[in-house]
This record gives sequence, structure tokens and C-alpha cells, in this order.
Amino acid sequence: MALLIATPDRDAVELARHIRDQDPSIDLRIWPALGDASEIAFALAWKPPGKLFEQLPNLRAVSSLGAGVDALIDNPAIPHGVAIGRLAGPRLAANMAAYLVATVVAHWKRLPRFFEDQQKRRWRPWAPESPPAVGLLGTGKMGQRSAAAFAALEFPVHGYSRSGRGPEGVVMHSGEQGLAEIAGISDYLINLLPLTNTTRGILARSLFSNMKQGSTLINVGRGEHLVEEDLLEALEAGRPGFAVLDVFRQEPLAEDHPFWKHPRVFVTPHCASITLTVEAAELAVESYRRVLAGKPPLGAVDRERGY
Ligand code: NDP
Ligand code: OXD
Repeated sequence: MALLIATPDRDAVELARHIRDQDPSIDLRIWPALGDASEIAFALAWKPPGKLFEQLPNLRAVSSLGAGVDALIDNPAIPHGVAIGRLAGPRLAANMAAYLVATVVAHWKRLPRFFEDQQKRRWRPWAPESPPAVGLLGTGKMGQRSAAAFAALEFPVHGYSRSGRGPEGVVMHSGEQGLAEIAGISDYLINLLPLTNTTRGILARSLFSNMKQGSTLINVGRGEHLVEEDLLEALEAGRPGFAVLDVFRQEPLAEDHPFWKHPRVFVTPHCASITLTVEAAELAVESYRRVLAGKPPLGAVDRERGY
């Protein structure tokens, strides 16, 4: 039995080294060197090549190298009997929380203004009066960790999930009505939903029309959650008044994309939280062992539900 790493746009060498450190007995293959492909039982994938799975007749499970499984879930070459899992460890979630706290607090405390003042040697003390309300669309692994980080700052935290379930202390919303409610309450509305057929295009005109004047939208989910033209229009009307975008329909973002130069858009290049090699190696080995023992991989997703 063998474990394949198929991450064409990421260097797999370090990951392979850490997996070997964890368990030197693992027969490890790195795409595109499959060897005897019939021996591959488990694949660790990130943006895998389209036809890869057609070449793996004895694959038992595939795991996303990150938290999102959207690049795998609709792949018709992954047979239904092959389980799909994901690696979403505590470090990934903590790093996501750090990114969100950093962007929210920097904006709330108007840190860029002090940077400008410093250039001009201008002394203008200012601090916000009250903590902002944070709304988290998605209260899964990433959302829960982020909710805890905002709660530690004593920010009011609201959450939105399919089931209406969420962490203790978070005011939860669900359904169409709940989406409108959380949009209307939040000073910072953060998208941490998985990309599925139900969530695609959720960040659109109808949602923006419910947002508070001058509020901020943060998208760290997936680019396809956002209807870009609707956001550009909404920013003109001030609902939202600012956007922090980490994920895009096309990555890298095209050089002539209007987001780059927009005065009320802050762009980061899909790095809100990047899977760390050591954590990924530990989780990958655990997941592989589970699959060899006949169990589902770590973070097994419901293929019908899409996450
Ligand atoms: P989880 O699967 O743990 O959580 C998903 C959450 O979304 C759950 O609360 C779920 O509700 C909710 N949800 C799903 N569908 C719907 C729906 N139709 N309506 C309302 N709520 C819904 O995911 P993670 O928290 O681990 O990750 C979320 C996403 O974050 C990833 O899929 C990925 O796209 C993105 N991500 C981005 C990164 C970056 O660097 N930009 C890094 C890591 C992740 P319920 O609880 O009821 O099931
Ligand atoms: C992930 C990501 O899903 O990096 O882990 O976006």
C-alpha cells in the first residue's frame, strides 16, 4: 500500500520529509512519479491534476491538504466509494483566527491612519468607543476558533450555520432570515463557509443590501462565494464600506483586476491561513493509518452535503 502526495502547485519535498520522519515505513510517492499506481491506497491532494484519479484503481480515500474540499468534491473521476477527507488542524484554525483578529482590529483601530500620521509627524490621538460586532458565516473548525479569539477581546460574536448550532456564547442564526439578521447586526461580516452548491454566490447584492452602512466584509472562504460585480457596486453605496479579500475566483488575481487599486478593498493572496507542513504531515500519517485500518480518513466529508 502506498501514500501519494499530489500537490502540483506546492513543493511536496518538505512535506514528504516530515511524513518520512513520522513514519519511515510508509511507501511514499510524489506526483507525477506514481510508480505502480495500483499500489496507491491514499492520496493527499491540493489542486490535483484533472485526470489523476482515473489512474488510481485501488484508491480507498483522498484527503485535501487543507481545510477546503471544493477542488475534490465535484471531481467525477473520484468514485463514490472513495472517501474524501481534509486536514484542518488546530494550528490552521489558530492562524486563521490570528489573521481575522489582525485585519478586524487594524481596521477598527484605524491603524493605517496612524501610519500616515507618523509619516507627517502628526499627533492625533483617537480610539474607538465600543467594540464592534463580529458575524461569522460558518462556525465549523475555523469559525469556532475565530469566535473564541474575538470573544477573548470581548467583542459581541454572532454566528451563522446550516444547523443553527455553534459554540457557546455565540448568538446563532440560520436559514434565509438568519442570514439577513446577521448581516444587519455585524460591523465585520466574515465568510468562513465551505464552497458548496448552496453557498456559491452567497456574498451578493441581496446580502449586501442587509449590511450596515460602513460595515466591513471579509472573505476568507472561497472566491466563488463572492459575486464580484455586486461587491464593487455595493462598495459605492457604502454597504459594505470596506472589504478584506483573501480568496478570488481567479488566483492569482489578474493584474488588471479592479480590486488591486480599489481604495476600499484590502487584498491578501490566499494566505489567511496556510497549512503548515509539520501539522499536515502529522495529520496525513494519522489519516493514512486510519484508512489502512478500514476507517474513514480524518475530517471525512459528506459528499452529498458538499462539506
Ligand atoms: P467546517 O466544515 O468545519 O465548517 C463549515 C461551517 O459552515 C459549519 O458551521 C456549517 O454548518 C456551515 N455551513 C455549511 N454550509 C452551510 C450553508 N449552506 N448555510 C449555512 N451554513 C453552512 O469548515 P472549516 O471551518 O474547517 O473551513 C471553512 C472554509 O474556510 C473552508 O472550506 C475553506 O474554504 C476556508 N479556508 C480558507 C483558508 C484561507 O487561507 N483563506 C484556510 C482554511 C480554510 P453546520 O455547523 O451546521 O454544519
Ligand atoms: C484551505 C485553504 O482550504 O488554504 O485550507 O484555503
